Amino acid sequence: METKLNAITMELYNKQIQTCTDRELYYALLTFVKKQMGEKKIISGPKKVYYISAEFLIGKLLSNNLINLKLYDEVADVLKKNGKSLAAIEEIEPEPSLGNGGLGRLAACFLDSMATLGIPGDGIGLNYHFGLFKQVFKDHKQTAEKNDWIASKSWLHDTDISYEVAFGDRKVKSRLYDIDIIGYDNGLNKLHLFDIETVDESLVKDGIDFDKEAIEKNLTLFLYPDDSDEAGNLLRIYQQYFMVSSGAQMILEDVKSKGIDLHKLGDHVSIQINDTHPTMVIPELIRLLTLKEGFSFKEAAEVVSRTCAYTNHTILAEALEKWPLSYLEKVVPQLVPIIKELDRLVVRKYRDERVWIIDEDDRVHMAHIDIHYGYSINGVAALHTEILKKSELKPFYDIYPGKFNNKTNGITFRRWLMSCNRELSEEITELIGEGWKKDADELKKLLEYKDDTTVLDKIAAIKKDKKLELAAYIKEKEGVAIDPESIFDIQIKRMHEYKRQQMNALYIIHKYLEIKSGKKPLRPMTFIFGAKAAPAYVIAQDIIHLILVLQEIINNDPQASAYIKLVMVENYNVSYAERLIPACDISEQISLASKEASGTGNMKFMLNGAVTLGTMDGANVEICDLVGRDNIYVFGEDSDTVIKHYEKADYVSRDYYKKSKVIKEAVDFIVSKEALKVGDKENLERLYNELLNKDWFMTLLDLEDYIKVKDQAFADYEDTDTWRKKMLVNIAGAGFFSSDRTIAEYDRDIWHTR
Ligand code: 26V
Repeated sequence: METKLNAITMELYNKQIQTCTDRELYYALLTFVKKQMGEKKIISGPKKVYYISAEFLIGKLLSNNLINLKLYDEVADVLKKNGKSLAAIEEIEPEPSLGNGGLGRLAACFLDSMATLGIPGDGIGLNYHFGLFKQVFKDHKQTAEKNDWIASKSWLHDTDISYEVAFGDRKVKSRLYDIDIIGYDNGLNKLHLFDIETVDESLVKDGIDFDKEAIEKNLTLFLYPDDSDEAGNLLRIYQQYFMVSSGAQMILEDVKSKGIDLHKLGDHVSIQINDTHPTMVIPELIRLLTLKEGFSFKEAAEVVSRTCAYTNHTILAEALEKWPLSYLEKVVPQLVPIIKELDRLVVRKYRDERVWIIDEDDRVHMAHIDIHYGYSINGVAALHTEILKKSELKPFYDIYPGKFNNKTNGITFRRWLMSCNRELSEEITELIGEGWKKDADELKKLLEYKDDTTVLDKIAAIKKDKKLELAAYIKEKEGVAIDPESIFDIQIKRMHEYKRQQMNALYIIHKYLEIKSGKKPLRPMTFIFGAKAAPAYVIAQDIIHLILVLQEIINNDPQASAYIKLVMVENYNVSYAERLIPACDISEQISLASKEASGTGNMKFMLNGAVTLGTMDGANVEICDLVGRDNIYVFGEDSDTVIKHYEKADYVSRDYYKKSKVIKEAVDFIVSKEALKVGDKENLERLYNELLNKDWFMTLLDLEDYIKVKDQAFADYEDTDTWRKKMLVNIAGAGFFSSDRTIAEYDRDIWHTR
C-alpha cells in the first residue's frame, strides 16, 4: 500500500510521500482511492432501485471511502510513518453542499446502506456547481456566498452520456457525471448527477445573485435558488424536469439494453421519489412510453404506477409543492395534457375534491400525483406516518390503506460513528467485537456494561477528549473560547420556526437574567447553535440575528460569561456536524410536536452518547421507547394536543406571556435597551411582535416546561455516575437507527430486489 501510494505521488509530483504537501497528498489519495474503487464489482441483480432526489448531501468522501474499503487504518499509518496526518489532509477536501438538510443527508446515508447491503441502487440527482450557499456572518446577520466545490480533480467521473431535454421554450442537453458509491466491505453503486452542458459559472455576480431567466446558463448553478418570486419558482420547475427527464431516459435505456420488456418495468425497477421534487418523473415516463415505445395511455399509466413509490418528508403546508398550471404550461407544456388526463381519471372515480390533482385555483398538487400513481407511500417515523394516515392524508388513506407504510429514518454508522468518532467506535469494538458494524442491533450488548465503572470512565474520557477537540476547533474558527468542563448543549439543524431555536434562545436569556440577578448555575454551560436560514425566510433571519446578538452580549459580559458561553458556528455543514456531534452532552430536539417528520440529528447524537432533550415529536418518540424515560428528557405538549390547538385555533401566545413572569421577562429582553444597543431594531422588534401576536409554532406554549426540564437535565449532569449510565444506554439503544435497518425494510416492503 505504501509502495502504491508512493508510485502515485512520484507519477503526479515526482515526490516521495514525506515531501508532498497536504494538498498534493489529497490529490494522490483521491487517485489511489478511485483506483481501488474501480477494482470493486458493480452491484447487480434482477431488480434495481433508482433513488431520485433533488438533494444528496454526501459530505466529504475521502475518509468514508477509505473506511468502506477497509483501508483507513492502513493509510493513516503509512501517512503517520511519513510524518503526515490524514486528518490534516482531509481538511483540503471541499465539501459539496448538494442538500439543504435532513432530506438530502438521508439520501446520502441511504446510498451508503444500499451499497453496503449489496442492493443494486443508484441515486439520480443534479450536479449543482455552487450547491447550497455558504453562510457568512456580518453585523450579526447571515449573508450568503457561493460554495465553490468542484475542483479540477474531484470524485466526479465525467461520462459521455448526454440526453436531450425539451422545455416549452427551448431544448437543452444534459450531461452525466457519476460518483462511485462504495459499500462497507462490498461493491459499487453509482450516484448519477446531471449537469447542463452550457452552464456558466460567471453568471454569478454578487453573493449568490444571478440572472434567473438565463436557463441555459443557470440551470445547475444552485440548489433551490430563492423561490420567493415567480422566476425562482419557474427555475425550480426547470431544474426538476431536467433531472427527471434525463433520469427517465437513462432508466429506460438501461432497461432496454438488458433486453427487458418495458411492460415488465416494475419487475425490474423501483423508482423511489424523495419528497415531491421529482414527481414529474411519473408523467414524463408516461410520455416517453406512449410517444416512443408505442404504449397506450392506460398501459403506460399502469406500468409507471407499478414502478414508482413516494416518500413524504413533511406535513408543513408551505413545503408541499403545488405548482400553478400556468407555470407548468410555460416550462413543460408536453406534460400538461398528461397531468390533466391523470386528474380526469381521478375526478371520474372519486367525488372528494380533496384527492383531486388539480384544484379549483388550477394548482397541481404534486403529492397527489405520487399517491394515486405510485404503489407505495411512506412516512419517515412512526408518529409522522400515523399523522399522515389520521389527518394530513386521511382522504387518501381511506382510498388506499394498503399503500401506506412507515419507514423510520436511519443514519449510516460508518460516517456517524466509525468516521467521526473513531475512539468511541474502537472502544465499542473492544467491548463487544466487530459484529455491530454489520448488525447494528448488537450495540445492545453494551448494556452488559451499564454498571461497569471502568467502561463508563472510558466512555466519559472519550467524550471529554471530543469536547477538547471541539473547543480547540471553535476557538480557531469562531474565535470563541469555550470551557471543556462546561456542559455542551447543542442545537444544529436548519433554521425554522417549527424547530424552535427561538425557544432555546429564550432559555438562554432566562439563564442570563438569573445570573445577573445573582443566581449562579452549578456548572458553566456552553450553548452551541449551527443553522442556515433560507435567504427569503425573514423570521428565520431574525432568529439568527437574535442568537448572534445574545452571543455578543453574553460572551462579553464578565459576570455572565463565567457561567454561560454562546456560540453560533458559521456555515454549519456536514463536516462541522462530524465535529460537533461527538462532543455533545445534551441534544436539543425541541420542535413543536407533530411538525418534525423524523429528525436524524437526534439519532446521530444518541449514537455518540448525548442525552436527548426533546418533545414527543418525530423519531424522538421512538428514541424514548428505546432508551426509556430515565434516559431522555421529555417536555411539552404532545402532537394530539397541538393538532387540536390548530383545529380550534385557540392558541393565543399573548396569554402565556401575560400569565408567566419568566416568559414575559425573557421575551421582553429581545427589545430591551441592552439588546437594541447591539442589535438591529427592525429585526428584533419584528421577532418580538411575531412571538407576541402570532407565534404560529407555539414557542410560548412549551417554554415553561422546557425551562423546568432543561434545568433538571443540567442538575442531573452533576450526578456523574447516573449521567454516564444514561450515555451508555443511549449508545446501546441506537442500533435501531442504522440506515442499514431502514434500507432493509424498504427492500423488504417496497422494492423487493431479491
Ligand atoms: C421545505 C420547505 C420549503 C419551502 C419553505 C418551507 C419549507 C419547510 C420545510 C421543508 C422541508 C422539506 C422536506 C424535508 O427536508 N424534510 C425533512 O426530512 C428529513 C428526512 O426524512 C426528516 O428527518 C426531517 O424531520 C424533515 O423535516
